[in-house]
Amino acid sequence: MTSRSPGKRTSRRTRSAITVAASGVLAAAAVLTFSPTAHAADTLGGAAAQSGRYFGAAVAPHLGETDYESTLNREFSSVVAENAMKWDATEPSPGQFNFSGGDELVAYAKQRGKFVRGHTLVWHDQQPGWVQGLTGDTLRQAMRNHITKVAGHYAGKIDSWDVVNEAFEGDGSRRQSNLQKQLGNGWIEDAFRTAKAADPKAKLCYNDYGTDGINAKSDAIYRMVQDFRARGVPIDCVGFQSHLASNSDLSTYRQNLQRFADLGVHVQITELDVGGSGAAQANVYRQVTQACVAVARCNGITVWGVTDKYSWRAQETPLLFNGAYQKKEAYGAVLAALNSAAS
Ligand code: G2I
Repeated sequence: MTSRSPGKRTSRRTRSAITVAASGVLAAAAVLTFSPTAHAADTLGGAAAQSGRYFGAAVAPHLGETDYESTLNREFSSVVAENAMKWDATEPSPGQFNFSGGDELVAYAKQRGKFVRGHTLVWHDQQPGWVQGLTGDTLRQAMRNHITKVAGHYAGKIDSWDVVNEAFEGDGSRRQSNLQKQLGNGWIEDAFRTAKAADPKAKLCYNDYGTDGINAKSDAIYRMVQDFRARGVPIDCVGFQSHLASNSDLSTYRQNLQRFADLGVHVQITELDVGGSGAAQANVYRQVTQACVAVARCNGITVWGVTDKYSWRAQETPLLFNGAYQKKEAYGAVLAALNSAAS
């Protein structure tokens, strides 16, 4: 209902007064338009852009489902393939590359002016079977060739690459993966140097989970990044996956991001999802978003999916849109936190 009464005519004098007043309003609006604080954006990507950040989503092959695609188009300014750029997908047999899924996503993103994160060049999981049995120098050459070919294929199109994923245990020790056991401690820097040669422009990230505060695992990664920076190993960013629950302890979350940022790298929230619902879930999303926007070098947030119904944690309803693509309470919390960063 509007307060305007129907059928009421306006006199000429009143109309000119309205015109003068309206032009004053327009002038004020024009001034406000140039102020970055004036307008609250009404999409996640738009709100994040006001403070120079992206807001992204992991994408599985549901492009073609109308609501999925329209939600992705409207809300998100960055995409990452949930699975399509992993080693098992891109090099199913030795030296035979399949870029179809990744190429489709990159083309989609470029047509719409969205950023692309690359995920992931080297990981202990989702390796094709043929890699799992390799030893010694054969594994080293396979890893280098994989990075060179995949990062080379997408060179110039990827904003940030997760070069190495999940190489540490919760106690801060190195995960005893085939890479660690066969190649020793040097394999991570080897991967970063190889990626740098293949795509000199992408930001090169180390990405992990369980690093949602200051703890033994994030301490170990911190020391690695500090060492890489000191020795000139090319690392540009650290990804904090942030697979969370409604009761996650976030008391040192921002402080943890800040200490990494103080090493001179960017930090990014890379796989955010929060099990739960309602206010408790929204509150965790709000805290994570507020932490990122409080850290100057936190340049973007990615949620690990668009809709609860396709989430890897679907039963926990961890995302910002429900199965019917309706905005959840958590959506409003994230949007408000992004908008308040801009003001
Ligand atoms: O596990 C959650 C994420 C943890 N951080 C790294 C991410 O890359 C990881 O993503 C998940 C995907 O969301 C899942 O979709 O990685 C899983 C694999 O560890 C993905 O699951 C796999 C299934 O296990 C396979 O059975 C399936 O063939 O997805 C594959 C493709 O649909």
